[in-house]
Amino acid sequence: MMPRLNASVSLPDTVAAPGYTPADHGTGIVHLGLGAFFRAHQAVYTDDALARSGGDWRILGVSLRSTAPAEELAPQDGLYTLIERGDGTPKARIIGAISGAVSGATEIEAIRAALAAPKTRIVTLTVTEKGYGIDRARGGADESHPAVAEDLASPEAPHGVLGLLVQALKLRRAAGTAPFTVLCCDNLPENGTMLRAGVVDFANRCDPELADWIAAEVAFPSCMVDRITPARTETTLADAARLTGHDDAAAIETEPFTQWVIEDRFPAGRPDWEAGGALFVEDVAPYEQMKLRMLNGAHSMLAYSGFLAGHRYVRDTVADDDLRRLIQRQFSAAAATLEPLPGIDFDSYAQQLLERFANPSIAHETYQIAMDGTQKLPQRILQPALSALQSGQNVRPFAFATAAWMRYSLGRTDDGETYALRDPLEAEIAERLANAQTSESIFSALAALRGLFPETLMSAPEWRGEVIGALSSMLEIGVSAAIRAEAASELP
Ligand code: CS2
Repeated sequence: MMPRLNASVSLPDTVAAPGYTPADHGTGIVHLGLGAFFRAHQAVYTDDALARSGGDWRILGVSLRSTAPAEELAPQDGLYTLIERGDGTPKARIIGAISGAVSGATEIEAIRAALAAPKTRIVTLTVTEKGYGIDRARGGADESHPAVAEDLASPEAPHGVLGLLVQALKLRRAAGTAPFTVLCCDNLPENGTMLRAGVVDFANRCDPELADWIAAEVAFPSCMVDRITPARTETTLADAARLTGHDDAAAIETEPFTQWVIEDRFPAGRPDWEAGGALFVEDVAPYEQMKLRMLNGAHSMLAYSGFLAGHRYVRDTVADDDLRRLIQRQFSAAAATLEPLPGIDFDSYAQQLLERFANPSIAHETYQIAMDGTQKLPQRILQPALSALQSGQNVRPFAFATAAWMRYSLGRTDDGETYALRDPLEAEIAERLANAQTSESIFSALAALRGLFPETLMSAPEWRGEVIGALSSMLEIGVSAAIRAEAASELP
């Protein structure tokens, strides 16, 4: 056993320690969603901001349901090792931006109090696409989401995202405390606007006057976030111990690349996130679209098809010549749906994405990316498919990706091995697919899922033909052969 990492240990010179004294800085941010991505992204930018410009901007980390993140971080004074894996040996750095870590399962009162406290000036969130409880088709709170339903029934004792934000804003308004800024950091299109609609709608059902106040007074800037962060493994923990000489239950690993593009609307102030390279812009939508459609769209396509073709990691899909061609095709098809973005060349961006996907030291599982497909498909594949359809572009790459998701939804590989979909609609999907055997019946069964597929897209004969065609090929010759045939169809 090695000693556990905490604020009083001394570290080897090879490990970068925070460039400031963490305990000298107060807490100004409450973050909901204490997973690996937050630790590899926002916490690191905040660490850089504290080192360069100081301020009371440390972060109280909250995991709403799980107790594991708080159990990992609290005994370590919030410190953890960030391992960057690029070329050469992995680099370790200790992040000091987290001042405390609590779980909604055990300390909900402390969380409600922190959200209402005047010193909290920003609330940031990475709760995954499904965590919000927002009906994205309609734009507002989704009453069928368990946390939303419970919190609407007892808004004075909330546990979920929308309920907690609304209650805190209500308390702040009553106390004459300025509102906090709300910053959504999940991979959703126009994520600030979307969260604002959910919060205002939730408030409107409990207290319409409060809803008006939130709409007028609270800023919800949108942002685009990017850093490939695989789920932590035993290797991560072993490497952290080896590199730092300390046991670290909260260590995580990530790639060297990182990007954060944010709308600069922070009436209550903000950390100097530029110190970590964040870019502040007027309108983040074009950056978001580029990232969601090119990076995440290709990720989803390669996750479903690659997983079914027996590829465990993203890097293996890039090493497969046929699949690599389809990844590149996905980048180009997605790029063709975008408005030009001054200063950004989509071909170079695509080239950089391919290199990132190929990173030999990042073990990013296709099965991890395949999770929650119903939450990811709209912004990654279906919206760009609709744009392509409407502007007369070829929809085939998007149709192939959609067919791969439909094939994956059957829950078994070509060898008959079964796996869990890990999707909030998993039970409904299984029920709908119970008697579906042919590609047509699978298409129709899944097309009927509520709020997922745009009607205009699904009723277009060209789209329907391409999806059913790709799915038939996957069912008839198997996914690996279907990938090969699809890639061959692209050859001149
Ligand atoms: C991935 C993303 O799991 C997924 O769905 O596509 O988490 C992806 O790795 C990040 O968005 C990269 O920034």
